[in-house]
Amino acid sequence: MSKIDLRSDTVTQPTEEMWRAMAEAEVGDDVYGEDPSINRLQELAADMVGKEAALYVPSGTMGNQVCLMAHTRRGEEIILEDEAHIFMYEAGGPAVLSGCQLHRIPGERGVLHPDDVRAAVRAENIHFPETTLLCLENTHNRAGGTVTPVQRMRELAEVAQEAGMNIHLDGARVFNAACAEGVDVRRITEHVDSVQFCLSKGLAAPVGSIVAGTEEFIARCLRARKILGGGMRQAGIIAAAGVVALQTMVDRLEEDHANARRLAEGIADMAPFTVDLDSVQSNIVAYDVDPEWFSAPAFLDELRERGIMANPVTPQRIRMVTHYQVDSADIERTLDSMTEVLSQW
Ligand code: TLP
Repeated sequence: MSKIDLRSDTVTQPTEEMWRAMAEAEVGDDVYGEDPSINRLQELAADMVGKEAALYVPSGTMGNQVCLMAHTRRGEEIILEDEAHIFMYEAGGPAVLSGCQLHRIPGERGVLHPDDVRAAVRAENIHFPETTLLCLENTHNRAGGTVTPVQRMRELAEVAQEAGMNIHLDGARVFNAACAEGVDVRRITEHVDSVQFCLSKGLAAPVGSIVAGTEEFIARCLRARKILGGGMRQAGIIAAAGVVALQTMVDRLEEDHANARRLAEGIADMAPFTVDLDSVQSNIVAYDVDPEWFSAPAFLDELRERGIMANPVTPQRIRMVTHYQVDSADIERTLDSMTEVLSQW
């Protein structure tokens, strides 16, 4: 029985073309700036998101953290959404590495309101930390892959400018956001000072993320990456797959979105589950489990017996993520298996 892995789009395997590019990659010592494959990836990535420069980093977490280190000084305050990845899943990195305080504000389906951000900015007062950075997440992971629309990005940028804050975008899945909006990704990234995006999620490269911004900003990120030990020498081997990811995997993301929509609509018809269909905007389907029936882990154990894997987000919430190794037949098999588990419960 073949497996269907819906735990995350991070589980994707490299494509044939990526394997070939990795085998043939020209490499050098990147700490000397001499790896042609990395330099090529960085130039291509900067161009695609409309920034002056870019830096290859081992992970999305490191990408976000080097950007925070480069943007802030100790004791400053960072505004971000209540359940942002930077707050939830980065092991307290902003406190450990940047010495910054996080000021969380609730969004609507992960999308911040400009008035709430404006109200959260600290006034000039010796007692208060200085608010110097706004972090956005597009698409928003915990909210279920929701998109902050271009117009909202613009409004938030205006608030940041008024307040003298920079904006960092955790764009781990920013190409999914652009696809969902039907716009070039630059329409989203033009409103932020820095962006981090992952090559290793829906774009299916084996390793790595990109951070992008001005040349001067990226020079500071390079130093921060050095502090974290993220200089990877002949990493052109993996960067070569990143180039293929950017060239070949962006335009197909709409298939993942269509599969997520079909999955969500099927789940919406099943009694124990509640799906907010309006929140299914990209490749993530997050839904609640009625505690009268079972817990999320108990249900997922049964599903795993049938070769289908997904993760619980909380004891009563499940997340399923579509990606290029999940096709429409896999979605139908997932829905059939879920129905079968329910019928036997
Ligand atoms: N998200 C992972 C897990 O960490 C939850 C996943 O499976 O979705 N920003 C966002 C919005 C992310 O979703 C992730 C990864 C990251 C940053 C961190 O990327 P990595 O895993 O490369 O450090």
